[in-house]
Amino acid sequence: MPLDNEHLLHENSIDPPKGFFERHPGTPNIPGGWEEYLKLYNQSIENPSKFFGEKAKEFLSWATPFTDARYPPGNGFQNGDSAAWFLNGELNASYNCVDRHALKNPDKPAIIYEADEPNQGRTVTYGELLKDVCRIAQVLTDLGVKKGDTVAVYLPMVPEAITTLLAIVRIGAIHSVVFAGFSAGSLRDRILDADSRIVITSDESLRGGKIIETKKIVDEALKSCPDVRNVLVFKRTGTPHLPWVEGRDLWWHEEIIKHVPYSPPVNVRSEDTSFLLYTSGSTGKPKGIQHSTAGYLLGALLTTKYVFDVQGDDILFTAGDVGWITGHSYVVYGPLLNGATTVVFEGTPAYPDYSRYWDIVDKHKVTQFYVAPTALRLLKRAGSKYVQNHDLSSIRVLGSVGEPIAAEVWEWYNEYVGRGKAHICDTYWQTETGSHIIAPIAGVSKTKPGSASFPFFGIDPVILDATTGEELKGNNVEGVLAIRNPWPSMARTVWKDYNRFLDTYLRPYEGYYFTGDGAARDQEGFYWVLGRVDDVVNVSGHRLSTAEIESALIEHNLVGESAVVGFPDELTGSAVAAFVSLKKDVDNPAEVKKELILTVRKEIGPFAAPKLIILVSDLPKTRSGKIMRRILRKVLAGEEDSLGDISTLSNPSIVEEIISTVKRDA
Ligand code: 6R9
Repeated sequence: MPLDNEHLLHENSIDPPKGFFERHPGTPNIPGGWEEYLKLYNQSIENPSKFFGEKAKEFLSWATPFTDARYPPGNGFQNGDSAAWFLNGELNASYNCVDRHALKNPDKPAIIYEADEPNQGRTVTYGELLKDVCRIAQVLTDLGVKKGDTVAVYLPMVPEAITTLLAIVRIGAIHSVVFAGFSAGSLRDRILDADSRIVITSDESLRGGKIIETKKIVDEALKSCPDVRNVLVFKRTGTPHLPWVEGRDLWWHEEIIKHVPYSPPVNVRSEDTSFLLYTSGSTGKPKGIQHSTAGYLLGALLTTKYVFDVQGDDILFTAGDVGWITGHSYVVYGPLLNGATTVVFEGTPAYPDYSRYWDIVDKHKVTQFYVAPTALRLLKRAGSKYVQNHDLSSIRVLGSVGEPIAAEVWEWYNEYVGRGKAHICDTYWQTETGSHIIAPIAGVSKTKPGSASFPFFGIDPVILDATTGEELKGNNVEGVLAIRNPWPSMARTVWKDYNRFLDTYLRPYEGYYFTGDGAARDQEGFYWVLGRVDDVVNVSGHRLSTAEIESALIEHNLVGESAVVGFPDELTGSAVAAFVSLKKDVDNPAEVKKELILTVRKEIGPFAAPKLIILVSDLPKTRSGKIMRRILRKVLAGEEDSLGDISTLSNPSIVEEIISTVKRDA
């Protein structure tokens, strides 16, 4: 639906801060402010081919120009299917991120690396990045990687992670990054599902002063990946105790010097796949979300340019890992496509102390800072003294991502970090959307603490009644959030499973993309994202599938059955609780609980470990055997009074037992 001011009163909202303009080096990218946003937005919805066609021509470099910006032409999802973009065009992602800037301005910093230990970082210019990308591209070609092959990446946050991704897309191959906090088992599943034959990793990683034995985890994973031919190992710590498989394992530094500093990019078609990124869904099996090349690049480029108002000399610090979509779009692609400088931070917000982010901001004069609310909650709790003694006057934009940001955290961010002079951009989006879909435009949109505000160009959000699927029109409505039209950076499919893609996103509500989130549109047209309506728990901005944790628990030989639910947690947003029934009685329940936590850490990764394990003799089930997680959630929230009708359960008496166990243990 087109937007108009009549429906957007903005009585209770906050204007873009004056300080944003005082700190601005020139003119914002949308100089005409709100009126211009409305005009552009309406054009983008009414005629997406024209709007995105013009932007793609203006901002991306094409080897072969495209002929049709969108197919099928027109609007919306047609015949239950999505759209393809920029047909017959050819381009290369690494050329767009690196070459075109390196050719003009080779000495400009592309990457500022902040190592785990302060003062151990370095800067990589666009010229240097181009050489490294070209050399690693040749290493991969030598290892037999071809256009359309997938390469698994399991790396810490070092500049070489960016080099790796860009080298892979330079030869038309597909990167599949696995977050280096995932366990060997999760890594193995992703390597097998993506059919990757090459893995790129490091000897070890350093985070918060701790060593992680990255390569050992890869070795463990590869025990059941017989098709992996080679492992390229970047030397991070140089540990002398590195297991090595002769013939399979190769050192990054030994291979890179075998090659010349330039190799031409392999052009791909717009719709060719640039990467896979696995994400959790409602079932136990992670989905390989598959992204295009041109559409994805355009989404990352435009949102970085407009939402964050990035200018050529800006320095973006996205404090997210390249193992998640935020790292892909706003550490790597978005900043580099715009020719800006990106900060790659290896460490944690608490090491050596809670002022680390602010030290980095001041040291490098960061202009856009972007982080998840979970980190802000940690820093707010640690005390404002860590931020107050910093200058921070370079910051124009403060972004938030990954989960709803509570109003008091928003206010703290605004007051203590932004000092009222930065635009707070609460950006709502998903792995599947590729780039921001609902977010304030810096210097343009009004904001309300806790609301992601208004849709980005080309996004036509709707609120649907969850049960009937009927569109709830007008303001002051609440339901599930869906999008009426395809946009360039949306995922194209689930790797090897188009049916699952349709079932998850396009079939639940016919004619719409279904986000899986609940949302409201308030009386002034602002969008408020309320959280997942499916079996996904958001812990510290990490998306976890309850089913995946349940399948991990079952791996323990004592576990008969389990049900995992999320519950509110002050620090992490949500935490994981696992209700577990054991196959037999045990003498040492405390010990068993510890083992169960270890099992999840081992099967998925430390970040998925349940905060609470509740041992019960049975789980509440319907007569057809479905576990009633709703009841477990209510019991945990202390809402025993509103459990609803439990008489239809096959085992109603179990509820009393669960209530008393939770009261005793939780
Ligand atoms: C980018 C990213 C996606 C899920 C999404 C939603 C939650 C993300 C949010 C937000 C409220 C925001 N989410 N941003 N909820 N406000 N600004 O996080 O991708 O890991 O795929 O997670 O995260 O529930 O559906 P991803």
